[in-house]
Amino acid sequence: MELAGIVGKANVGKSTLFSAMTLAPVEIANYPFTTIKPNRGVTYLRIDCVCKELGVKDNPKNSRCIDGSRFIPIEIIDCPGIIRGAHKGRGLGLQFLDEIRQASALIVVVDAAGATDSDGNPVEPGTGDPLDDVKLVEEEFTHWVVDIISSDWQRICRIVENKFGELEEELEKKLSGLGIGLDSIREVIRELGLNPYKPTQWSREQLYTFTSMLVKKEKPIIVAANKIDIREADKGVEKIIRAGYETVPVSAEAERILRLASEKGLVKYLPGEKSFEIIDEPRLTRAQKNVLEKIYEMVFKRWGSTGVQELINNAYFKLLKYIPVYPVEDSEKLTDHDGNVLPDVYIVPQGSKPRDLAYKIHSELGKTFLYAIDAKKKIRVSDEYTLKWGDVISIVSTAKRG
Ligand SMILES: Nc1nc2c(ncn2[C@@H]2O[C@H](COP(=O)(O)OP(=O)(O)O)[C@@H](O)[C@H]2O)c(=O)[nH]1
Ligand SMILES: [Mg+2]
Repeated sequence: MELAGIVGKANVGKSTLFSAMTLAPVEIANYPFTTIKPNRGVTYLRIDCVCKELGVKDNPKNSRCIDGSRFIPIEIIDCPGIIRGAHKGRGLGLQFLDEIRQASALIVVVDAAGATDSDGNPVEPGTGDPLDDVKLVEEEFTHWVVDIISSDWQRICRIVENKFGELEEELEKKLSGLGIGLDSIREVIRELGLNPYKPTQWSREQLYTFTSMLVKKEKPIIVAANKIDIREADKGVEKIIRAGYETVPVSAEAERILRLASEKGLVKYLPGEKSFEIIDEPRLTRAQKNVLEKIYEMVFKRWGSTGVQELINNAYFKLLKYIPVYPVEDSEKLTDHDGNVLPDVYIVPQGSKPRDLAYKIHSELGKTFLYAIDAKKKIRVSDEYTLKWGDVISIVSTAKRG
């Protein structure tokens, strides 16, 4: 399962967002692994299921289908708040970032309403700077990686300058645990015109700039501009978008309330919907009615939705450019070996080939890959075929599965 990390300053709404995202709709609530650890849980991408297009009744295994919407599980982690100087051990420090080394997506939550100062203390809305909330995370994250490099810099310099190894490769060894690859390391060194043969001549600033660019390239972020139910958020959202960040305006609190109300059968609401419906009005207290009315006025009328489903969808489908693909064993019946129709959906990076999908399913399937069949068109595709959004693919291999 892919992993996404929720990071940000203190009191911006990370835990509220985490709690909202991990409250599964009742239709899928009995899923085997809903909460993994207190700060780890499962949320879902939501897409139009291919079952509609093909006019078949599916029987999903690794995901869920509700009325033609396919929900794909993604693991998420709620991280402790970051404050300036965290890499030096201020606040809770940054040791916890070790946990999100393998995260494919980083969700940076900010207080778009500016209702918190830079240490996360509550202030008058409009006072705090949401753009600084993003910068703070970027800077601390970069410092953290710089520290990882610096802890071994002397040794790396000796190896390189005595010609026992290449700088790029030494850095790759140091950073591969963060998912940072050789190509990006080479590119950034070239772009900055740094000398890879004389790392002792790099200044501290150059090492910082190098790391900062590397992190931006390999760990792209999506900004959750939270608290859009507060009026002051309008300006905050605009400011972050203008600064060029992939941004989704959200109200974590509104989403959490709606998912709870839906769980209790008070409203009809599915994550990602553009509206909600009160189904049991007599059971609502006056206070509950007011809250729902406020959510409708401040969030749905002004922003269209709470943004929470769009946030996780955009992280994978827009920022990381993944696409969903449905592997099946039987290309005629569109089933697995137990006869389940369209059992699984995998998300793969755009540009992936059938063999990449095979490896993603199982390394053994990748190694024994022979060819693939486009099960919608019932034709064999070449190894160089680029997978498309919603493809149904049957992989033929020399291995016996089951
Ligand atoms: N108005 C508003 N307040 C929110 C929203 N999300 C979270 N909060 C409030 O912000 C405060 C901090 O939330 P929390 O999730 O604990 O933040 P964390 O420290 O980042 O985990 C709490 O008082 C929440 O109720 C939101 O969407 N709108
Ligand atoms: Mg928290």
